[in-house]
Amino acid sequence: MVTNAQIAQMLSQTADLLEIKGENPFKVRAYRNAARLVENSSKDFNKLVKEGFDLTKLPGIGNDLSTYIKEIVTTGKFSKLEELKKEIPQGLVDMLSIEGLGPKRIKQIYDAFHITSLDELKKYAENGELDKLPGFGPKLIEKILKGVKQLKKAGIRFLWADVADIAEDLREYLLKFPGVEIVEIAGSYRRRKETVGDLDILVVAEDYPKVSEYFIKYHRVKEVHSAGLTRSTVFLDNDLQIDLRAVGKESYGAALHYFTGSKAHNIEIRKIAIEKGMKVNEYGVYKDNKRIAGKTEEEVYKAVGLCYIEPELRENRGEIEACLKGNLPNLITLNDIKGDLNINCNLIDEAIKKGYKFVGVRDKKIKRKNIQVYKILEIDLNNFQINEEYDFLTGIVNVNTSTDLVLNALNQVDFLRFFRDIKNNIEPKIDYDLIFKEMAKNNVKLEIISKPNNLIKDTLIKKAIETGVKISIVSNANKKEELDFIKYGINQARRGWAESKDVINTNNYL
Ligand code: DGT
Ligand code: CA
Ligand code: CA
Repeated sequence: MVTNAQIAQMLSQTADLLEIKGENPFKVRAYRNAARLVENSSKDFNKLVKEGFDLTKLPGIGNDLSTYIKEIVTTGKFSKLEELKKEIPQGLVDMLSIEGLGPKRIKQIYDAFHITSLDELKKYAENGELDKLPGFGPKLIEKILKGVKQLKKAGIRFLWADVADIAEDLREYLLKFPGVEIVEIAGSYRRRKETVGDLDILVVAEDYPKVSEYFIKYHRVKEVHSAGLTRSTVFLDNDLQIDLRAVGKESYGAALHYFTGSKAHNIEIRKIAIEKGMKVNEYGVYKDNKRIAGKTEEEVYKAVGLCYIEPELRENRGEIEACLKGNLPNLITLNDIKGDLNINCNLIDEAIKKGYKFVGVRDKKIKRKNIQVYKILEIDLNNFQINEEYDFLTGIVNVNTSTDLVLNALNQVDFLRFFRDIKNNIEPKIDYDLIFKEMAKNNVKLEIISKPNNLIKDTLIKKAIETGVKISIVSNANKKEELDFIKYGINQARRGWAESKDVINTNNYL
């Protein structure tokens, strides 16, 4: 369901982009007016459309805008806006979020210098070219430079695994301060998302301003963005943003729930509350203006009639319906793992120490007491040649492997590994739906490779499991420390709704 605010946002963004493009000012204004009308309306446009209300009866809404609003309500998307986004360089769209730069000024800059990226904008602001434009004084230039810097920081995402050590170190650091009772890292970090934009830390403490003073002295803080009475934001030496927030003990659960997100999950929870005449926010759950819950997350969920939902599932991907139907998954944990089917043969002793019952080695097969050793052969599907003995065959799907090549290999391979490079946004373009269906038929397992930058998408894991594909979570370790990578694979598997029964290396024997 789209809210009035979301509809208004899409219309107003369309107006901005049309203006950058230099469209007819009357047309631009019509979108802006419509956005304002929807935003300020006391009526729910979702409802109006569903009830078949004639939108053209509203002031300023003609046939076109009426059709557009209907499209947004029924599909959640606005094709015209999508087109404009494709047409207008991303850099110009990004500039819209810089304070002081509206569509008019962006068009002015573009017309004068034909620049389309934030880097170019920075260059022109620094070398004095931008000053030459009418209306561009030193104050505005300063604002632009600050805005570019912030935007570039905001655009960076970090691999979850790359911030985990910092996050835990910060948690310990904060817990050392006298009067600090609870420290919890919420946001996408708590949801174990493969990448995080920033860290959102909640503290329950006697004297927040003192904690904040202590927080900004953390040895890796490079820049203090703000330090207020209830929240502070800093940047670390690696440009990672950290938001720290003071939270009351009595509303800790509500705050933890709110700041864990995801936003989409929170919105759904709030809708359910509203249907029951309740209100949920970061301070608690309220009924008739009386607070009925907020101390723990369990309490918050219970108050709105739901069961506790694990953070990894909170993405509005069906977790609420699953809870209501009583079939939320019982998520796999690290303790369930009984073996690792892809390690270097030098690590067998380490695997025994971990209590593993079996391993798969890539190089040479070495027989051992105490552990079952399998020989794994990895094969690039683009170059299918087998000239070694093996117990299990792992087919590697590369960026350029076609769906047909994958399908043709299914009667020979035991596992499939799908290449992915998260940082560089590279993955194969194949028909996963079809491939998973055929994998299930051929009993080919999906290998989750646990390297932080190579994790297969959580949504694909979920889809594979729903299609009946079994999973093997492997570390792919070459060094001792890398055996522990398996925890990243577990994180991703949990986000893909995997239960122990879906994963073959949770059994004592294969
Ligand atoms: P990130 O940092 O991009 O990896 O993703 P998150 O999920 O950590 O997002 P962030 O840091 O912007 O905000 C942390 C949480 O705060 C988010 O998951 C949900 C909550 N939150 C933030 N803004 C809003 C909002 O406008 N509405 C609602 N319902 N929740 C919000
Ligand atoms: Ca965050
Ligand atoms: Ca944040």
